[in-house]
Amino acid sequence: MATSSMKSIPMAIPSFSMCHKLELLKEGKSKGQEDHEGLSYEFQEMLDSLPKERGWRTRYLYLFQGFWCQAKEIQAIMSFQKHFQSLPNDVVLATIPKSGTTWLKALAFTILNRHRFDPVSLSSDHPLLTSNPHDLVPFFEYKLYANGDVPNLSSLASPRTFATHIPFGSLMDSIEKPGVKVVYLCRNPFDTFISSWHYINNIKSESVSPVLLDEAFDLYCRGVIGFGPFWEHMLGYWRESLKRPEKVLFLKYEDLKEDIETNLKKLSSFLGLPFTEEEERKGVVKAIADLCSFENLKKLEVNKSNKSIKNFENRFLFRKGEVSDWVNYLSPSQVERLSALVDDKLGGSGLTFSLS
Ligand code: PAP
Repeated sequence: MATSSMKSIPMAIPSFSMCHKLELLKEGKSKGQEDHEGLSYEFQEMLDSLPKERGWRTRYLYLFQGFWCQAKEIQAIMSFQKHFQSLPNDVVLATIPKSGTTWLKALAFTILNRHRFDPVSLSSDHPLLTSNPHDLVPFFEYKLYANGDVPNLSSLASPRTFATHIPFGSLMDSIEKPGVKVVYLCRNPFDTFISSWHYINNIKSESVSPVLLDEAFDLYCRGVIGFGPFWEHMLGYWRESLKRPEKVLFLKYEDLKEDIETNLKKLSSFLGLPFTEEEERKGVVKAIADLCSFENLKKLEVNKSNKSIKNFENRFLFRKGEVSDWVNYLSPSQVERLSALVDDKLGGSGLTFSLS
């Protein structure tokens, strides 16, 4: 009798999504603590006054200067905005995460340093063979000004080359000086989402449960992703590139995949170092494209084993490197929702994407 009545009591087995939520609650404390490690009381008070949403990687994303951002990134950006002094030849590479930042850093570094490090003869001392592109072109917010630091940039060789995910509106005061150039690399929002989702799940610690695609997708479409909404990030740089093409060059990942050599020439000319006829004859453009290709960078030892940005293994920066991988992940209703959003937000701006 006792056995049968026990059998009839339904077991309280939580559903998968319930498990995920419980896991998040458990993680919450340590994630939150890690997020806020080393932040001053005043800074935490300021954070508390900002709107916040569930983060992808950290407990929260905060709405700071109109974009979503992690606590540590806000600290770094505030230090950058206060202390960075631009110089006339500075080059700033800008992206929203997962748009091809690593590729753009490799290309710009190789173009700008090609007279010192010849990409055609490619001796073993070429920095790209032993350093990840993130080590060669530092981020303002993850490297130079991380933890609120104020770096001494006076010893950097000219042209100083930096990178950032900061939206244009929050960057513009720092780069206004004539001669400072900005290169923005944009990627279609479908692939950018899938790349971000994979990356977040790859870099999370094993004790943390995966971020479900549906949940991440909903946040993305509501604009809640680091440095998002994605449409505002893209439009900020897009409009500036139309207004001041000599100041902001707008490139697209899909165009680079389709015709890298034409885009390399465009980039090189914009940076004030156009390829000479002799260089073209010698195959310099092709050599740069090959050196910086996904296939080549992915197989280098430095990109298989090291960590260039704290806690993030380089190998996760090189996943597939393709256009339209999103077709393997998004449901028809998700495609419909994101397409409608892109039409709504970018329609009429002139900014369009080829999705295949
Ligand atoms: P980050 O913002 O964290 O620096 P970022 O480099 O912008 O990342 O994006 C990584 C994406 O660029 C990956 O896309 P995937 O997930 O769709 O595969 C990565 O594979 C791709 N990528 C990295 N290097 C290259 C390259 N040399 N050529 C083309 N794509 C690349």
